Amino acid sequence: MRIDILTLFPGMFEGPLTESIIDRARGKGHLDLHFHDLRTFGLGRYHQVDDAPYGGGAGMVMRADVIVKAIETVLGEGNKGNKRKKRTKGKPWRIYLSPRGERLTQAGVEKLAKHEWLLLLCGHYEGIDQRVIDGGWIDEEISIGDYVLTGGEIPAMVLIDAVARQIPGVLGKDESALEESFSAALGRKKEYPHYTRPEEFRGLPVPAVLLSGHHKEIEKWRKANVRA
Ligand code: 4FD
Repeated sequence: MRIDILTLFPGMFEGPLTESIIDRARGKGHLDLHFHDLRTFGLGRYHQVDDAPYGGGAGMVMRADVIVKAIETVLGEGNKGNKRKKRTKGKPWRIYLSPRGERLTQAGVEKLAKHEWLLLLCGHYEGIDQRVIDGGWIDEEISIGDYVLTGGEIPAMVLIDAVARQIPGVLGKDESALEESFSAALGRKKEYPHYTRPEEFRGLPVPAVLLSGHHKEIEKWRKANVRA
């Protein structure tokens, strides 16, 4: 999967996406991340990207002309100069991360993972000019939860991580995403609790059934200990 990220702070993505499973996925070619600094599409000597809101009020709004120029540039990039005919045929599914968006769920993550190409727009300030959305330059407005952050970068990283681990080959056999919290296999419920050695820790035992070797009983215990 290719993911293009439009952001004012490309540096924010360095840590979380260059470690562990996500770094390995990028190395193996499962995940191809492209970062674009929105400032480079800004206007004038100071590369202005935002302006005061019409109607007055606090904060600044990201300009529609700047954002649409960035989106259209990425659309063109993904489709040309790709000599080896690698992925990115067609158009990206364009997502705007915003507290006004539809809440992201595991089922939503699984749907997003079916796309070959995503484009993520990270907003700042009070968000973006509504005409970017109303004009059809965004396919889906997504929120990771009901709280406000300083920018859409962390939500974008959350989405990338959740989607990447659904791509076939990204997780090893031991990390499988088949029977985990919110999976279809567990009826979208939360996973049962886990235990490992030692058998007793500071007076706390491991539930006896898990030591019994009775696979049927263990299965029953786990099904009974998922959470709504
Ligand atoms: N809950 C989320 C997304 C972005 C964000 C922003 C309007 C602020 C939280 C549009 C206001 C974007 C989320 C940037 N905070 N901050 O997913």
